[in-house]
This record gives sequence, structure tokens and C-alpha cells, in this order.
Amino acid sequence: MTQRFPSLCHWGAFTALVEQGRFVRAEPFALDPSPSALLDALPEVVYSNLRVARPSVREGWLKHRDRRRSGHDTYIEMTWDAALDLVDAELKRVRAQHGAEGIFGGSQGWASAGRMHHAGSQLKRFLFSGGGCVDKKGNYSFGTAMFLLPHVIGTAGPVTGRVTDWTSVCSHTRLMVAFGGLALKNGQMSSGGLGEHSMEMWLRRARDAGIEFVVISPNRSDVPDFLRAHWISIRPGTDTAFLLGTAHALVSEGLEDRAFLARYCTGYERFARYLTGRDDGEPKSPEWAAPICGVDAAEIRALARKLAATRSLLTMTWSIQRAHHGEQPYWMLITLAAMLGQIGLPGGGFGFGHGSQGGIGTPRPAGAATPELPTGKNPAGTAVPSARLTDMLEHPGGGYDFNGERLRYPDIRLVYWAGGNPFHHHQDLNRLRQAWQRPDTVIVHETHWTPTARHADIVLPATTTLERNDLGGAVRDRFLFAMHRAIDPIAAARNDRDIFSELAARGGFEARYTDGLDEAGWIRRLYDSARATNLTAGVEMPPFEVFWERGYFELPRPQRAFVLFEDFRDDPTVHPLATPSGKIELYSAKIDGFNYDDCPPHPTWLPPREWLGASQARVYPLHLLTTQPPDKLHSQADYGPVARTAKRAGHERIRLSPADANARSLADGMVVRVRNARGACLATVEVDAGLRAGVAIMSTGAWYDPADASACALERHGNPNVLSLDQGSSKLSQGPSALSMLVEVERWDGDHIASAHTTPHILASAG
Ligand SMILES: Nc1nc2c(c(=O)[nH]1)N[C@H]1C(S)=C(S)[C@@H](COP(=O)(O)OP(=O)(O)OC[C@H]3O[C@@H](n4cnc5c(=O)[nH]c(N)nc54)[C@H](O)[C@@H]3O)O[C@H]1N2
Ligand SMILES: Nc1nc2c(c(=O)[nH]1)N[C@H]1C(S)=C(S)[C@@H](COP(=O)(O)OP(=O)(O)OC[C@H]3O[C@@H](n4cnc5c(=O)[nH]c(N)nc54)[C@H](O)[C@@H]3O)O[C@H]1N2
Ligand SMILES: [Mo]
Repeated sequence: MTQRFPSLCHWGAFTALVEQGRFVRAEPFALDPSPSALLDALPEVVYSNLRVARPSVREGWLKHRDRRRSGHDTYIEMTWDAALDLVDAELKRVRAQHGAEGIFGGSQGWASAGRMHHAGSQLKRFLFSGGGCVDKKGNYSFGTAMFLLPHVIGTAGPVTGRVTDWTSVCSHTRLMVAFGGLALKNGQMSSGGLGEHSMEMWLRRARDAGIEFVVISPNRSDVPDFLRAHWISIRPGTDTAFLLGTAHALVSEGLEDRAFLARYCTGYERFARYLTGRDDGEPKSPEWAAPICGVDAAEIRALARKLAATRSLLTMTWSIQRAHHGEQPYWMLITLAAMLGQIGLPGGGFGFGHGSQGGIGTPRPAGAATPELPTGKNPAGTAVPSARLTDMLEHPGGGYDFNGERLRYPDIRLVYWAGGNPFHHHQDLNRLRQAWQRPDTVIVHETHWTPTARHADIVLPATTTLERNDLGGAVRDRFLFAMHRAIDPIAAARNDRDIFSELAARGGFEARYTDGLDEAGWIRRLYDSARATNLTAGVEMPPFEVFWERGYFELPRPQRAFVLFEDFRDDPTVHPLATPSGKIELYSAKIDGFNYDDCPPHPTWLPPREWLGASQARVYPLHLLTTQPPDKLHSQADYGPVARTAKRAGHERIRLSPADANARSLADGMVVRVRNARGACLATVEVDAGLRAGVAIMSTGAWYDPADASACALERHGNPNVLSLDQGSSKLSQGPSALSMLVEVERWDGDHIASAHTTPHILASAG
């Protein structure tokens, strides 16, 4: 007999089919118009032989507290009681000797869908209720934009929340210009889990409505063929120069909207001095931009005219701000949109992320809630920008700038991670690996033996979503889902929250952590709280029992389309922006006051540290872009059937243009070494005629596989983060600069066995 259980993952809702107690298949949610093929990977996620079976402690740490976390160490299995005693004793020791500032609980990571059991949130709730910890602020996704946008438009809403929705676009937009493209692969994911994969549906409707698409990207495959988009191939990292050229073309033809700039913006005159070259003698004309961004001046000029002649929407992927000086293209996009004067009009203005994640622009009732676990307040109050992880570990007590403040890195003695994989996600992994040896202790909860688990001292096995009850949904989707426990926990795995409950009991603060509620109690509390919020937003949800039985709740489609800054446009004095001037700041006096050399007070072309125009490009002549993998979510299920078949000869692929492949006598399927001064990894060549010459692309997510314990070990699998630049995007936001890196590629004839998908050497239980 087949049993059926409603469930959810970040790449979609599904019914788990269970036969004789075994999860056999994920059947896509019936109301999903384009379910993700990645659902096929789920049984392997649950039953993989890479699952962490029992609590495991690194031998060197257990015997003599050594900190040489090499990724090649032996682990000793323990009973839960013994392992939890060790964790408890270590937490108490560090708290007593170093206080909350000695514990890092920032633990960036997507974990799994399911908002109650969300590992990172549970970790924070646990550490906060036990006295606090060092948290993280911002993220890798839009960590640069998040801190810039409030200075410019008074809110980070267009990246954290909503943009003009697709109903408004389909009815009003005539020209949509997408920097970084509109790749369907990215629409598969939404943090929290989508019920409705609607990106393809909306793009098709937009096309049918006659909207013209222009895509600006070094990579032609960033846009589906059916859009018949006009592709402008740009040199990576130069979007700001392109946008400046476009803005200059508007001014030179008198096409900028002076009335909009006067009524809704501040600082245009100041910016215009830079644009026209009145201050530095260098007009930022299309002719000036052309050699920087590698696009013809005539093409830039033509686009400027087109943008001004019709209802146009500018959008930009999140990738473009994940770069050195990543503030500038975002600020400049807003500035160009302001000059076009269409911000706040239906289907006009600017947006971000339409090509970055599923659900962006999905029409959704205003103020509708998605459940979220309350973490409580952090009594320590300290947080470090998430992408400054290595800097923090390397420089305890060291000073750094952030958003107008001068701050100090804490001295971290204990790292606690749950639900993330920094040995996948962080930049310059060789540097991280050294810095990671500084703390006394590293504790990780993981479902699988990921590279991060293999660089931990104490590894506690966590359940997957199929092994627990929960509820979930994505803030950009119209559905809420019940998640029924479908199978028993694998081996000795426990829910993160059960692990923390036991630890909280040992620490004497169980009641504060659990609030007296068990799993069922918490699920009901989160549901009821979302239900109450939604009622005030005019959305009626059924009682919990009805929802749980039915398996999902669908938010109604809103009556009115959402248009970003519609109110502000209606009346900027009644609905001012939350900026110092109440207007869009094209020059920011506040940022001027910070006096940062790497973030001037108006949008400015600042060459990134590494790009094709840098002198270093003579040694490392390829700009490597690291993009989101089409075949998985980050590093999750990298060992699974879908991601595995996308690899070639056991390695992640590197895409090269025909010109770059020929120049190096490389052909499809050859194994190469990709290298720069920071590190090297192996990859398999895929020649891609849709790629700009000088540009290479690798997906992120291949499990880190250092050949040995040495400082600059060859990475054998194809994890591009051994090559990426670990530097704050600027002193303002300290976001990641993952997309600013130069490399060289050469044929590799050496040994190329990858062994990332193996468990460490494990000794049986020490009792
Ligand atoms: N070079 C480069 N680097 C990048 C990016 C890039 O574009 N280029 N992108 C960046 C971005 S935007 C992001 S968001 C990050 C993503 O980085 P991460 O979010 O760290 O990546 P994931 O692979 O999703 O890691 C989630 C981990 O949680 C574990 N997990 C899943 N469920 C549970 C659970 O219930 N309990 C516990 N304890 N663990 C669980 C999974 O096994 C997995 O190892 O990567 C960043 N890194
Ligand atoms: N399948 C899948 N989808 C995902 C994820 C995943 O892991 N797998 N991760 C999700 C997450 S956490 C996030 S944050 C989002 C991230 O969303 P994004 O950051 O927007 O996604 P990327 O794929 O990294 O980049 C999008 C495109 O930007 C282009 N690009 C790169 N550099 C430049 C440049 O300098 N100029 C221009 N014009 N274009 C450039 C690249 O060609 C690339 O294909 O994706 C989400 N979607
Ligand atoms: Mo992300």
C-alpha cells in the first residue's frame, strides 16, 4: 500500500509517496504549473550513504583538542548522551571564559524548507536564550544591496520584499531590460518552498502581450529562447559604465525627465556634474563606456532612445551586486530609472531579482504573512556582516568599517553551525580553511557528511524534512503548506530542535528555549500567528485542523496590482521615502559623510579589483563567473542523481567560449585546471558558443575536495570558491565579491579522481 504525505522543499511542494515505510518518490504538487525536475533528487537526499548516522567527534579534538581541521580526519562515534555532554561542557566553558562574544552562531545557510524546524533559526533561538552569541547580518544573496538601498530609496524592500508585480508588467510594460538575464533555472528555487513555479508562465504571458525584451549579460543562455530577446553581450563587472553611457545619451538628447528629477529626487545636479564630466573633464558618454564594457556606443545610444520612448522597466539580477563595488550598478540602475521618470508608474521604473529567484513579482495580497520561527532577541547584540567570516576568524579584535560605523571583530572561540555549508558558500576557501583552525571548537549539525561537517569537531546528525512534522512556505509565494512526517528518522538522526531542547535542559534554560511547547504545539502557534496577521490583511485562513488535513492553504489573488513606489509618486509629501530627504537620493550626504574611498556619494564607475580591464588580466586572462547551479540548490544533493549526471568525468563543468577553448587547444570533455593566485580546482570543459570571449562560467555547489591538508591544496572536484575573491564589496556594505575574479585555465593530465562524496574514516562507538 502506498501512503501519501504532503511535504515541501525549497524547489517545490510535493506529496511524499511511502511504501513499506520507505519514501520512494516525490509527486509534484497538483496546482504547480511547472514543477522542478529536481524533485527526483529527494529520495537520494534521504537515503544517501553520506547521511551522518550517529553523533561523531573528531579524534584529534577528542584526544588532545587539536585544531587542525583538515577535512581528512578520523571521527569517533558516540552515544547522544556522551556527545551532548561534550557540547554542553564546551558551551559552558567558552561562555564562562569568553562570554557570548566567544561564540559564533551566525550560521548562514538555507537549511531546508519548513519554518518551524529551520535549523539556523533554531540555533539562534537556542544560543540567544542561553545568553547570546555573535550573529551575522546581511547575507550572500543581496548583502550589498540590502545596506545600500535604504540610503538611496529608504528601504531594502525591492530585494527583501516586493517589486512591481507581473500583472502590472503584462498590462503596461512595453520594454523590459534585464541586466543579468531572466534564467528559468533560478526560478526553481525560493527560500521556504514554492507552491507555484510561475516564472515561465509570466514570461510567456509577457511575450504574448508584445513586450520587447533586452537582455544584457555575458552569457546568452541567461534567457529562454521563447522570449526572442535582444542580447547585448557585456563584459562582466562593467554594468555601471554601460548604465552611465546610457544616462549620458539621454542627457545629450534632452530625454531626461527634469520634472520627475526635481519633484522626486535629490542630488541630480551633483550626479550630473560627474556624468557630464564637468568635475573631472571626462563625459561618461557612450563612447567613453564602449571600451570599458565592450558594447558599441551606437548600441548604448539606441537603447537609451528606446527606453525613453516607451513604458520601460529596468531589472537587474542579484548576481550583479555580488561583486566588488557591487553598490554602484544598483545605485546607477535606480538613477537611470529616475532619469526616465517612470518610477511609480504601472509597469515602469526599476526592479531587482526577476531573474534571480522564483516568486519575484508574483501577485500576492499586501501584508500577507508566512510563518517564521521567533528567534527572540540576542542579548549579546553583536553581529558581523556574513561575508566577513574569514576576516573575523583571522583578526580577533581587528577594526573594520561598516555602513558608517567603525567596529571590532570579536574573538571567536567556538563556532556553531546548523543548516549551512560555508565550505561551499564562502569565498577563497583556502584562506577560510586556515582561519577555521583558530577557534577551539567547531560544532555542526548536519544531515550529510558535507565538507563543513568534515571540518568540524563535533558533528550531530540532523533529520531531513521527511522525518518530521512542520509547516512552510515562501514569502514570495501564494501558498502555505502542511508538512507531515512521512518516515522514521534515519539511523540516530534527531530534529535540530530536539537536540537544542536537550542542550537547553542541560544548561538550565529549557523553558526559555521551548516556551513549554513541543513540535505540535509550535507548529500550531506559528500557524495561528500567521492566521491572525493574515486576518488583519483581509485574508481568512481556516482553523489549523482543516489546514493540516487539507495539506495547504492558498492565498487569494490580489484585486490590485502592486506597483513599487506608487504612493510616493502619487504624493511625495504625504508618502515620503524613509531617506534623509524623503526623496530618491542620487547623491547621498550621509554616504558622503562616511568618506569611503570605495563607495562615493553618488553612483560612480569604479573598476572592480579583478576584471578584464585590470593589469592582472595579462596573467589571468579569463573572468570567471560563478552562477547558481541549474541542477541543484547550492551544494544540496550534489551527490544525488540529478546533479551527478550533470557533471562530466566526475567534475563540475567550466564553460568556455569557442575562442578561448581554441586558443588553449581545449575541447569539450577535457579535464582542466582552473587557477589563480588564491588556488586551483579541476573542472571539465564545455564549449559554449553563447558565451562572450574572455568569460568563463562555473556553477557553485560542487563539494569542496582538497587533495591534501596543505595550505593551497588542489581542489579536485570543481568548487570555484577556491578561486573567488574574499573582499568586502565596499566599506559600506561589506557584502561578498564572489563574482569579481580572474583565472587561467590549462589542460590537466595529472591524476583527477574526485572523492568529495565519501564519508570520513569513522571508528565505531566509544560508548
Ligand atoms: N562563488 C560564489 N559563492 C556563492 C554564491 C555565488 O554566486 N558565487 N552564492 C552565494 C549565495 S547567494 C548563497 S545563498 C550561499 C548558499 O550557501 P548555503 O546556504 O550554505 O548552501 P546550502 O548548500 O544550501 O547549505 C545548506 C546546508 O544545510 C544542510 N541542511 C539541510 N537541511 C537541514 C536541517 O534540517 N538541519 C541541518 N542541521 N542541516 C540541514 C544541507 O545538508 C546543506 O549542507 O552560497 C553563496 N556562495
Ligand atoms: N537552480 C537554482 N536556482 C537558484 C539557486 C540555486 O542554488 N539553484 N540559488 C538561489 C539563490 S540563494 C539566490 S541568492 C539566487 C541568485 O540569483 P542570481 O545571483 O541572480 O543568479 P546567478 O545565477 O548567480 O547569476 C545570474 C546571471 O548573472 C549573470 N552575470 C554575472 N555577472 C554579471 C555581470 O557582471 N554583468 C551582467 N550583466 N550579468 C552578469 C550571469 O551570466 C548569470 O547567469 O538564485 C536562486 N536560485
Ligand atoms: Mo542566495
